[in-house]
Amino acid sequence: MTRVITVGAAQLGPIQRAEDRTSVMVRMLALMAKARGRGVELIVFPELALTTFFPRMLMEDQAEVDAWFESEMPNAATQPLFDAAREYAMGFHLGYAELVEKGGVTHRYNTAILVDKTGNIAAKYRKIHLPGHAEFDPDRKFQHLEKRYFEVGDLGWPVWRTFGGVLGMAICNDRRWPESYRVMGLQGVEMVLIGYNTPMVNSQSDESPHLRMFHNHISMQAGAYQNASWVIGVAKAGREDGNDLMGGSVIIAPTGEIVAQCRSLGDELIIADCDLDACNFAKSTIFDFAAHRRVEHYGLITERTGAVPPPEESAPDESAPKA
Ligand code: CDV
Repeated sequence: MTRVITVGAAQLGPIQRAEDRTSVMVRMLALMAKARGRGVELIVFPELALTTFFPRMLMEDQAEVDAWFESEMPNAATQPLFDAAREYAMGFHLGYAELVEKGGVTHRYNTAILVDKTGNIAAKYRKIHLPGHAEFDPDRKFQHLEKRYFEVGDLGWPVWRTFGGVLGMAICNDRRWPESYRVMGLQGVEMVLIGYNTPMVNSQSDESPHLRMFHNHISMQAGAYQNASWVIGVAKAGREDGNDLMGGSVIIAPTGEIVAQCRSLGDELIIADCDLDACNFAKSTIFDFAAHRRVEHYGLITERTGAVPPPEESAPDESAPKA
């Protein structure tokens, strides 16, 4: 049995604040139609794919905030994606802002779902590494208020047996943290789907766009290599409400090599035939976890959150008697 998944990474260009979900849907459906003609079985859309990246806006009114969230999935706006999935027998990955009521309490998450070829939701992940801050920060060039609008995801990093393999998800800032991949790697993950919205410039420094793209790719390439897994990283890109988002969407092999990369900052589809059996060699040799991991030395990773350097060497005691 062949274990090749033909994957499309569907980068989206900017979505302006004034654009509604219906106009975004037209663009996404055009990418799905194009992907269909090229044999794509799984198309991957970015983080918060239905709207502008609203966490850059400071909002005080909860009703205004909630207008950016989806309280049902599918809903009237997104139903066409699910219909297309069924018609084309093409799965999709979609990032969106999720509002959910649990036990009479409202929760808001930065969420991604994986929809199977029959148009049913097969998997859900809620972003764990929320970047940014909760209150207006006058020292930043622009705001990044994810900690204001979202709770930390409560689903951990499960993986799912689907599309003939073992698939997992992470969202944007998660991709910079080796723990995200390793938790999935320990469950045998063979493909990690990641959407992102990453500003081209750092709001707190003047690092170059080139360096930021380097960090984008090195994080995902390392995650792929060290866990012998495919990684599909998909951007929302371009100038959105006056803010530049990087592109650079990629399909990365389990060797850590980029096999396809977007060149534009707009809607763009890249495709690769991803052989899941290409994970097997590294999983059974250099990254055979059962053979080589040394968990007895990894305790600090879960015991400690922040870095605690050893105490400074104490200054010599001048009052001590000289020899
Ligand atoms: N959407 C994100 O999580 N963006 C972050 C930014 C803040 C650096 C990222 O890691 O790309």
